[in-house]
Amino acid sequence: MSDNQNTLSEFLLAFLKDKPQYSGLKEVIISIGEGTKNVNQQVQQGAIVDALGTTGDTNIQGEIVQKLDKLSSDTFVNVLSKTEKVAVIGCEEIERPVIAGTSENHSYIVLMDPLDGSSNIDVAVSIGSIFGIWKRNSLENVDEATLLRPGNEQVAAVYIVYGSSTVLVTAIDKSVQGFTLDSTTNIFMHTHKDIVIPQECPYYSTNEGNFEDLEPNTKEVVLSLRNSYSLRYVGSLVADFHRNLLKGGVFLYPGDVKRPEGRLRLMYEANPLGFVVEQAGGMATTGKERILDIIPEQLHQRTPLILGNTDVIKKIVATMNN
Ligand code: P6P
Repeated sequence: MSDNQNTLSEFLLAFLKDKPQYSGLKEVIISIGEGTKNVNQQVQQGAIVDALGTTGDTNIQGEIVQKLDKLSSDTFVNVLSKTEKVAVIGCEEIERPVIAGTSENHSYIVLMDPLDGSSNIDVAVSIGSIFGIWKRNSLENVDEATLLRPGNEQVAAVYIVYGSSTVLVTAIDKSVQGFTLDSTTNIFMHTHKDIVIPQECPYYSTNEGNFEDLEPNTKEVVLSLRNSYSLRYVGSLVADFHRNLLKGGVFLYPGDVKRPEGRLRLMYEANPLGFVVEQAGGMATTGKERILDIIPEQLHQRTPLILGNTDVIKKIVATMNN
């Protein structure tokens, strides 16, 4: 460890101390870090602690619930609620919003995908957790409508990738920072300072198995990407996004003839990662509009998602709309 590395808590204390508008945000992000340690422990132990496989239930999405989906959802609802800074939590795994508190101190709204990449859990491939954080207007009611805020009103976003190492990334106030969980001390250490997406773009990430279902212009985009970049596709959004953020690249889950709205969720996948990539100098779009400008209508609504290097994304958008 280099001698100038500090911890997640030390970074947040220093970065937010002169920013009263973010009062309470440090506690919210630290609670996500604490919840991550619990989820990480279950992820790393996997079959040993019977954390793999399904619960036998299906969720609001009609998807089979993995044990780790429920464990991570319960864990993060618990730690976020205990901060007494979060009024309401929206979660991919839970149909209705979780009302955690309505006092003036409960000033944040959190939307989360607690365990992203469920299909990879049982085969030890990287998975993740995603959080979008909004400031609640203190006098407003706390209900589902409270959650339906455009991504451009987020005050912060956090994601975690449980990979060859466990990395937590924060985006706050035009600053993107990465913290690696030190497995010997169980402390998040500041290892990736001032993340900016590289200019060069070596990779593209998309499910090529959907190619035949794509609209003609989108097919043209993919054919062009094939000729210019290397395909890297994990099948876990957070893992594909994190690699492209650090190394350069573009990720595409566009709409197609079968699913015009695409597969991914606006509120707790596209919005938080769109916030991160923009703060790191990248771009996030549906192919027709900026992700963060979408006015949400439903908590679990889907959206096409194309995000990564700005220059390449601009060319993709031009091709999709010519
Ligand atoms: P497909 C995982 O289930 C997920 O929600 C994202 O993490 C990932 O990018 C996508 O779905 C993969 O979908 O259709 O390629 O299997």
